[in-house]
Amino acid sequence: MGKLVVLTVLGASLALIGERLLAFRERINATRELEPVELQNCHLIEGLENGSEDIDILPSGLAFISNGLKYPGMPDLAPDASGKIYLMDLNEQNPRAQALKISDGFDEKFFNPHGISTFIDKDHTVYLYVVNHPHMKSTVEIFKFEEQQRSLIHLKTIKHELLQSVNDIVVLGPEQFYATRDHYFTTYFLALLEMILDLHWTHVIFYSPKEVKVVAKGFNSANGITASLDHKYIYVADVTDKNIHILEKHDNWDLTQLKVIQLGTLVDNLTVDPDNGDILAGCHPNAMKLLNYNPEDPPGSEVLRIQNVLSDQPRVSTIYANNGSVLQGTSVASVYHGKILIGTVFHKALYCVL
Ligand SMILES: [Ca+2]
Ligand SMILES: [Ca+2]
Repeated sequence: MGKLVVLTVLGASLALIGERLLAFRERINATRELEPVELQNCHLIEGLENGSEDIDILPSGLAFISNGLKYPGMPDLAPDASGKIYLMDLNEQNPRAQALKISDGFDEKFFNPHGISTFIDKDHTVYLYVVNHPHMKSTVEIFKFEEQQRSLIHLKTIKHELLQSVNDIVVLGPEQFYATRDHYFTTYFLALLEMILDLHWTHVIFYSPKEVKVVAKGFNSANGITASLDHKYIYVADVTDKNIHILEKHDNWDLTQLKVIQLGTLVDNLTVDPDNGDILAGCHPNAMKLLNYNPEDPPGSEVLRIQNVLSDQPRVSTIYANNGSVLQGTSVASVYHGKILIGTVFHKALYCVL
C-alpha cells in the first residue's frame, strides 16, 4: 500500500512538472521563428561587442549605454571584461561610442551594469543611476555626469533589503526611483524553477531615503520600467508574461494598474519616444534560444513601437526583427529625433537613421 501511495504521488508530481515545462516552453516562444523586418541606414556600433543591455538618451541627444552585463543563464562573449558605461552624441554626423572614465574610489573591477536611468536636477546637473550586480548582488550606483571631461563621478551606492534581483530603474526625483525585481529567488536554479512554475512573485519597489516600499506586485518577471513623458504613468514590462503593465502614479508614489497590453513576445526594456510618447520595447522573440545559446541558431531581435498607449486601442507595430544574423538578444531600443539605437543583453548594438 505504501509503495502504491509513493508511486501515485511521484507520478502526479512528474505529470505536474511535465505540464509546467510544456507551458513554460510555450510562454517563452520556444518554437517561434521570426519574420524579418529590416531598417534602412543602419550600422553596427564599433566597440560595442559584448552587450548594451540598457540605453538612456538625454534631451540633448547624449546617449548612455550600459555594457558588459554578466547575468546568470545568459551568454557572455567577454567573460574577463568588467562592465562599462559608453556615451554617444547623437547630434554628430557619425556618432561613436566612447567609454566614460569613472572617478577613483569606485571598484570598476566588479562593475556589472544592468538597467540605467538618467535624472536631471533643477540646477541642470545630470545624474546617471545604474543597477549594478557586483558579485551577483544588487546595488544602485549614483553617478554625476561631467560632460566636459566625459566622465562619471561616483557619489553613492544604495543597498536595501528590498532591492534584490533588481533589473531596471526609473528615477523621478533626487534619490527617488522605482525599481523592478525580476526574480523572487536569488539563486539561479530556484529563479529558473520560479519561472517554470509561473509563480508571479516579483514586484516593483519605490525607493527614497525616507521610505522604501513595494508598490506593484504579481509579476512573473518584472523587467524594464519607464515613465510617460508627463511622469503620470509608469510602464512595466513583464518579460515572461509577454506584456506591458500601464500603472497610474499617485502623489504618495503608490501605483495602481490601469491596463495590460499583451505583446506575444518577451519584453525586456522600455523607453519612450520624446517626440510623441510612444513606447519602444526591446524584445526577445524566442527566449529558449537565449537560455540555450547556440551560435549556429542564435536568438533573434525584435523592436516594437506602441502608439496611443493610454487609449482603448493602442497600436502595436514591429519596427525591427532579425533572426540573429545581425543582432542577437535585443533588450532595448531608444529613439532620438529620427535616430534609433538598438542594444542587446550580450551581443552587438545597432545605430540607424529612421
Ligand atoms: Ca532603463
Ligand atoms: Ca532588462
